[in-house]
Amino acid sequence: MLRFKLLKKDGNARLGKIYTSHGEIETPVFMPVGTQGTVKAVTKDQLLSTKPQIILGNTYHLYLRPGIEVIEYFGGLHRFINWELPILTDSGGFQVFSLAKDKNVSGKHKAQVILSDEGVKFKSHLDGSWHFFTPEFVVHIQEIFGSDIMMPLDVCPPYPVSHTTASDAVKKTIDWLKRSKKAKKNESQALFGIIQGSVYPDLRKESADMTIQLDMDGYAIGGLSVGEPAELMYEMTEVVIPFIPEDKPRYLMGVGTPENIIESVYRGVDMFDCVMPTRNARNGTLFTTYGRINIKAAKHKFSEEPVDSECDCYTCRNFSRGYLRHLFNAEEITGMTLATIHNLRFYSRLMENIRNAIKEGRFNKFREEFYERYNSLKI
Ligand code: PRF
Ligand code: ZN
Repeated sequence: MLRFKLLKKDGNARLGKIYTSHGEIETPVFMPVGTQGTVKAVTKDQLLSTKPQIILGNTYHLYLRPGIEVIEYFGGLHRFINWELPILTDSGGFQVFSLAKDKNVSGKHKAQVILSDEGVKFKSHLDGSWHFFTPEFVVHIQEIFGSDIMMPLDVCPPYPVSHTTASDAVKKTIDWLKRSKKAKKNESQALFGIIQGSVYPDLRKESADMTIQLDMDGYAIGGLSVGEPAELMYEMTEVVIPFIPEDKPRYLMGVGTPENIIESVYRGVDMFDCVMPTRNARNGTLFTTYGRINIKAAKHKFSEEPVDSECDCYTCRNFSRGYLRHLFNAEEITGMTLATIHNLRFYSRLMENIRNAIKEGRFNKFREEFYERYNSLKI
């Protein structure tokens, strides 16, 4: 069982603590994405230097490769990847659907997906083999992984989608959540519910209401940040938040930019994950106090400045923009590593600043001042 303690509220923004068997997590929290059992481009020690509290893994990817037998043989995911802090694993529902849409993902094979009441049949993007995920099997896999927080198999429709299709997704997601809950055997692992409903307020309310009746360890808001305007995402968050009990953590899946995170904390969200800091780092887009920069740009050629003069990360303490630009232009992999360290530290410091602001009852002022500085490069 997962314990959550609400420590303080500042407007709707919340300061809290999640207790897991691998330690405590202060919220609001950002979870770096480690889809395949590694946060891309950084070693464990480099990742730890950015002060993460929990990382995310993915059931779809880890099930296909290395496979559950390997992770079971190594005694679970923590031991396999030598990670002592908490791990949340996503169910793979989202990946099954989103990979099926892409024609040419990283693998050689086009992924395909067939949805039924029983579960989801999908073709591996790696070798073209067919697999079947049921809600029960996905819980079973995550129990072998031993993740601290498990996500149930859900249906995440694309955007835009008809009301009818979105309604079917809500019904299936609820039915699957009931089955997931029944299938769960391990007391020490938490299981969240996922609220769907696309951008339809009536469906969001229905989904929130039915999910909360199942009394889960925490509640995720899924199906957002899939291409809809940010305003709609905020509106949907506002629709579901009042349904969620105050004493449970709220997780907005796959979000997002620093602005998205601040706006969602403002509306009462506690947990986030996104590939944005890591993926952007690998293509040379770096987050700074004064906005995003492209480190490959010619204007950094002779810059002796660090990426961000207010950053305390390994990269900013040791290297110049001019050197980082050179590494990217020469396609040296160290450039990606240094950029990833910086972006992850930027995100973790953003969350520290958010938590301190809530603690001191000045979140609104923080929000305004953040935008003032973060948007100053754009003018
Ligand atoms: N469901 C699951 N994982 C997800 C999502 C979802 O809806 C999203 C939506 N942005 C990201 N990751 N299971
Ligand atoms: Zn830095």
